[in-house]
This record gives sequence, C-alpha cells and structure tokens, in this order.
Amino acid sequence: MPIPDATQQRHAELSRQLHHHSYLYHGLDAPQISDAEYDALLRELLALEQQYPDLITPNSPSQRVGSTPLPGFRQISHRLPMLSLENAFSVADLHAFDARIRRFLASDQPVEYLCEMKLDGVAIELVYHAGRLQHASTRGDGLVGEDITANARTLGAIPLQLQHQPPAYLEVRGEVYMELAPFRQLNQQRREEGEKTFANPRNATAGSLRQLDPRLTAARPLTISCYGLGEVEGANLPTNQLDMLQQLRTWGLRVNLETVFLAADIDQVVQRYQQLRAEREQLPFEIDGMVVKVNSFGLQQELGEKSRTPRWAIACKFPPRQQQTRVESVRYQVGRTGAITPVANLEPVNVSGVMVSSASLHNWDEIARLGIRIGDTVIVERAGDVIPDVVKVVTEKRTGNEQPIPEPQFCPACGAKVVRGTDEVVPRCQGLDCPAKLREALKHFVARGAMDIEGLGERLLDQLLALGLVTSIADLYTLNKEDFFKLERMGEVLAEKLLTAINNSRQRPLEKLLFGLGIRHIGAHLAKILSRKFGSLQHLSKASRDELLATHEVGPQIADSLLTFFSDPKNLDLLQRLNAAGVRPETLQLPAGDRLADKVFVFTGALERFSRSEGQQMVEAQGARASGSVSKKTDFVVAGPGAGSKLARAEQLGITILNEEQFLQLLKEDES
Ligand code: JCF
Repeated sequence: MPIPDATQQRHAELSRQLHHHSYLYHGLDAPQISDAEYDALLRELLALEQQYPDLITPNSPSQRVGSTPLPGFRQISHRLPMLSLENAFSVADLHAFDARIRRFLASDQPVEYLCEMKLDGVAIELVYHAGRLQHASTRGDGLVGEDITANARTLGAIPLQLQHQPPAYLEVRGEVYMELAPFRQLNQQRREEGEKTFANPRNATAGSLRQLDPRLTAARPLTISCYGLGEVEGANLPTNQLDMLQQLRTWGLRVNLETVFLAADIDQVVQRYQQLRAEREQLPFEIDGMVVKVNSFGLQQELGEKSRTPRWAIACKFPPRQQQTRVESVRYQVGRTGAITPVANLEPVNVSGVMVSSASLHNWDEIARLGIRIGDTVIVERAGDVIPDVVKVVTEKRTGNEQPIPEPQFCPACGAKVVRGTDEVVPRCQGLDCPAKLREALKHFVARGAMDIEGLGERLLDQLLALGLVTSIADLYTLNKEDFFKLERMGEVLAEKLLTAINNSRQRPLEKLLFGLGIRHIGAHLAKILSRKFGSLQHLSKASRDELLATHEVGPQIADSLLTFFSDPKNLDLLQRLNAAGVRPETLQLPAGDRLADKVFVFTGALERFSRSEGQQMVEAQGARASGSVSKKTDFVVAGPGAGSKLARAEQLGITILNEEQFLQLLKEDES
C-alpha cells in the first residue's frame, strides 16, 4: 500500500520528536514534556504504523516494547577487544599504580586522572552506523560476545538514533545496570507472583539482558551509563576522557557525568576514593569501586595495553559489604500464602554502617547448598536487597556442636500441619485459620497498590488482631469507632481518618481488589488483565479453565491457581461477606452476549468512518483487542478502501472480513 507523503512526513516528525524527548529524559535527566504528552505522541506514531506497517523500522520509537522472541543469541566479535580492568584494593595499590605510570612515562610531573564510579552491572557495546543503532552485544570474553540487539532496543536509556552530527561509525561501551529502588520492587513483585528473586541488581540485570523474549526485557527497569569507545570513523574525537564523555552525552548517550571527578594528581584520586566509599551508602544504585583513568588520550596511547587490561586504568575496589558473625538460632516466617521461610537470627554485627541481626536463608535447597547449621560462623553480605544474605559458612570455625536446621513439621504460628510439595523448596502451612497467614494477608490487602487503606499500618493491624477485632479481611469493613478506641493512643481524629480510609476503599477498581485478595501468582499486572477481560468478580469466579487459558498472558499455572481459589468455600464466603459489607469495585460493563470478549481485530486500509485508534477503543470497550498484524489468532479483519497485504493474508487464512459498515453493525448487535 503506498504511503501518502503527508503521512510519511508526519511519521518522520513524530519519530524525530520522540527520539529527542527520549534523549532529554534519559540522556539529560531533563524532560521538557510530561509522560502523558510523550505517550500521546507515541500513540499517534503507533496508529500510523498500524495503518502503514512499512513505516516500521527497527529503530522506530515504537520498537521499545520488544519484538518477537529469538531462538537463541548469535555471537558477535568486537572489532577492538573489550578490555577489563586490573584491580586495586587499597590506597597503597593506587600509589603503586601512579608510580608505575610515571616510571613508564619517565615523568616526574603529576599525572591528571579521571575518576568514575564503577557501576556494578553488565558491560555491553553499542554500534551505531550513521547515528542509527545497529548492534548491541555483551562483553563476553572480551573478543566475542552475544548479540543482544533486540533486547537493547527496549531500553529507553539507549538511544536508537544519535543527535548532533554523530560519527559515520561509532562503537561505544557502557555498563547496563538497575537502580536499587526498582530492583527491590522487581524482587517484591517476583515474591508476590511466586517466582525466584534475584540475589543482587547485577544478577537481575544480567538475567534481564539474556531474555530470549525482548518483551520481557522491556518490562525490566534497566538503564545504562556509557564510559568508553571502541572503533570510531568519521569524527574528530576529543583528546581526553572527560571531554569524550561530554561528547558522548552530546550525541545523546547516557553518561553519569555528574559523578566523575577530575583529579590533578594521585593524592586527589585517593581523596576522591575515600569520599566515594562514604557516599556509596547513599547512592540510588550499587557501585563496587572507583575507576581511575589517565585523562589524556595521548598519554593513554603511550602507555598502551598489557594482554587484556590497559596500563592507563585501574579499578579500585571497595571492600565487599560482608562481615563474619554467628547463627544463633533459626526462626520461621509464615507468608501470606503459608510459605514458611527460614530466617537466621544472627549475633548482631555492623556491616559497613548498618547493624545486621538477621538474614534470610530463603529455603531448604539454599540451606543444603550452603550447608548451614545452627551455631555456624557465617559470612553475611548486604547485596542490594533490604535483607542481607548468608554467602558462605566458615567451616574452619566449626566446633562440632553445630546443629542441623530442622524443617518444621507444624506451623510455628498456628500449629497446623505443613506440607512441602514435590517441586517446592519451602513447606507451606495448611491451617485454615492461621493467624500469621491472616496477618500477612491483611498487610497485603491494605497496602498501596492494593486497596490502599491509608494509615492502617502493621502496628494497628497487630492490635486489631490481638484484640480479636479482626478475624478475616471482611471484618475491616465492620469496624466502628468504639472498636478503634480500644487501641493504644487512639483519638477521635485518627479513628475518623481510619474509618474514612476504609470507607473510601469500598469503591476501588476491581483490579485493586483482585490483587489485594493475594491469590497465588496474581500480581498487580495480571490482576489488571483479568479485570479488563472479565469485568467483575462474578464473571471471573465462574470462568472455565478454557476461558481463563484463552486470556492474554494466562497460562496453566495461573488458571489453576484461580480455579483453586474460586472453588474454596472459605474464599467464596469471604467474597460474599465483602460484597455484603459494601465492597463493590467499579466494574466494567461487558456486553450481555459477550460474543466479542477477547476477540482479536485487525484494521487495515484507509478507514473513513472512524480512525484506527477509535476503532481500537471501540473493540477494547467490548473486551476485545486490536492487533497490528494478521495471524491465525485474528478473528476479524476490518478493511477500508485500498487494503493490501493484510487483506490478502486474511483471505488466505479464511478470516472473517468486514467493511466499516459491517463492523459498526457487529458492535451494535453486541450491545443489544
Ligand atoms: O562502571 C564500570 N563498571 C566501568 C567498567 C567503567 C569504566 O570506565 C570501564 C569499565 C571497564 C573497562 N572502563 C574500562 C576500560
């Protein structure tokens, strides 16, 4: 289908604007438009590309969402080896580094160094042809890495298009990493959905970049900071490291420029190192040291390289945030789903400024892997997550009196039997009225992201539980002022506030309630998908396994979890009680016939009665979806004049084809 000139121009203009605003946001941390305005531009671009798929290029701003999964990663050779850095571990090592350099240069002048934070992530190389992203690869062994181009394209912080006269050919190196707050959030979400958590942000980053399905990478909060060059053609390069970093930023690449420090001599390097060690605890991301580079490219060239490391740079590592301490005992924590997690009670120890007195042992596989016993001396480490980890047992310190960590047979909170399924790594409490499960379920229910009952924190919940005022989630909605007055330090104003907050939660959207119920594997994201599709708890609770499985992103594990939840009389009773207490989430009105629910529509050709995005809104309002391409999964193709390849493909596959008139008629019938 020929693309009208005006459309092509508009598409180019939208691409330009989106690339530019992405650069302002990610590259400069200085957005000039709101997220909503950005989304509006992006949606307009997506609509054009849906109409004219030929507009889609690999570097279109639309491609951030991730393309289709890969069968595997190809290998890519780096034109110039990606060097690693030699390590220094002390101030003495830094002085030795400086002395070696001055000896090599036969110089008695001080050498100027650039100090950068050493980010703890994954090193990658980006290749740009004429300013357009061509390839991205991991460092690998330094000579050959893996082609992660499709995944790299999903990172907002990696420009798809460079700005301001980029070179004809540019290889740039940087560190991909994840900040601590999104890392903790990601782990929290994985815990909620019953998935394994990541040990630290670096593992989370590596795991995210190695996804074969780029759409999964797109959902991970990754960013990058660039720090070096590979081969470059067609540009006059700056003459030192600092100016080079500045140049990279001008081209649109993300550089942590604010944290680099230009040191006039090695003494200033040492000062900066001490300073950074202290600042480390306050940073929003993990660093494991400081990189020191001879600033002048001329001197760098003179110094050259050893086999795999440059002579002109060194990584001065920070001591790991580890300490030795002793496991005094083990306690068992009961989670919302009854999962019992072993936690080590430690002899309190200061780990680089933070007192640590317990560490999660995660599960019995982990206990077996580490071989931990009660009484053992262990190394604990703070590795990004809030709770520290035990990294190893100091077996040399064993006395012979250490005791194995027993797997509980009964729930520590309610005494009910616990059961560990064949493929599970933790036992679960089977008690129907376990107070620990109830406590965690309540905490989850009232939390932000769920029913968001402000002010009702852990301390108040514990008192409500202790006084027997709440024995089920539904009891929250029958509390009155007198009940609250029984709690410590409760006054008129606070009681009123809490009652209002509880009352306000009665009308939360369905997705919040569904998430708040804490059904296994149903995190916030799936709760949204399910509430869009089914519209009400009634519909969802009556859905068959096939109907559930026909839902976008719902697999057997999730379908079975929902079926189990809705077949338990206790849960049905809870829903009944919530309903009786006036908890009536806003629900979407699904058409009576429901014929269009989850059907897939493709719009093609020049539509005259409505725009593509209006068409999309119309079908989504009826629980259906719009897609950009025709496949076996397509139910209807709505074709306007001039429809081409998509129409042909639909005919080939025997898909129902509608003109605009027929489409509008279909929607109308469904509403009646
Ligand atoms: O932040 C880092 N992890 C980092 C690694 C920073 C640098 O400036 C590096 C590096 C690895 C090699 N520079 C080289 C040459």
